Amino acid sequence: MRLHPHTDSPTHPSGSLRHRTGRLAGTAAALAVLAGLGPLAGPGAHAADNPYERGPAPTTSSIEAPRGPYAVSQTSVSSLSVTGFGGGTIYYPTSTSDGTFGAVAISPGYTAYESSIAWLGPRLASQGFVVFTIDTLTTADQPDSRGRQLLAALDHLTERSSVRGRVDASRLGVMGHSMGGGGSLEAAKSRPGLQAAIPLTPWNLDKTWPELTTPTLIFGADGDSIAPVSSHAEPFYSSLSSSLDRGYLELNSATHFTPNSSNTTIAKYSISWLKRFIDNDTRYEQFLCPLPRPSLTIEEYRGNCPHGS
Ligand code: 9J3
Ligand code: ZN
Repeated sequence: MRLHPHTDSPTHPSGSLRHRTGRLAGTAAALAVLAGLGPLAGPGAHAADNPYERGPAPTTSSIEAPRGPYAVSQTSVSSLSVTGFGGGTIYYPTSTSDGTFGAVAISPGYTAYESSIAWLGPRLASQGFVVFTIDTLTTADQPDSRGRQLLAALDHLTERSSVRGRVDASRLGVMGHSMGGGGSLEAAKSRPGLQAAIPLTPWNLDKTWPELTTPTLIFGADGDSIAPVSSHAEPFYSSLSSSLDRGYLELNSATHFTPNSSNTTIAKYSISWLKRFIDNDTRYEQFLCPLPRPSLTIEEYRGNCPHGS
């Protein structure tokens, strides 16, 4: 349910921008042109008065699907061409008719490579994000280093990469698995302007993150014996400020390595979190509030509702 005052409210049932009928839609389209937003066409036809909204209205099916509405292209970034991280792969919506997109950098865990988190590239990019899955300088790098590398990757993406013109440098997020998830907490602590952080079965020796100002969704796994939730994901979540938009999703029947393969629960809540906080897209609030109930795939969910208040 969109919460806009103008476009989709029940008092204006014929004012839909999608159909471009009626006076309200015409006015909004004219304003969009005046604002330099370009024509309302393609998957972003419903851009409405949130300038960061991308893609059609979501449904449970659309966020659970293996692919979203955007066709995805990819480009490889050689480690030899960058500094501060180990190169990687950029996945991005092929279309240039929807303006710029928010972006997210994703780090693998200890001993692991980009390939271990590669499934998230096309999965997230097809929903309307530029996604940079990276390698680290060495596979033994610790979480603080991984945090700096995520930030170096975002800087490369927005300042020097071949797709820099497609990225909105003011709307960035970080994700990571294990020590990379610990790194995503480090990155958010270092750069409070980040709009979203999503640590996946995170590992870190630092258990306390009260400094974070970035909306953070932490995934734990009930069967994780490498980064047990009792000494990693749970204390990380509990230490986040209670005034922050924060979430803790504990995956049911899952292990430390569950985030290394396609996983619908990780995808649907990550998409919702990134959309809600990188795109300010309140159409996704319905998937986060009220808090998801325990299920076959969710052992437990903690968080605040509603968000942004
Ligand atoms: O990145 C990770 O998988 C961290 C878990 C780990 O192996 O820590 C032991 C030092
Ligand atoms: Zn701390």
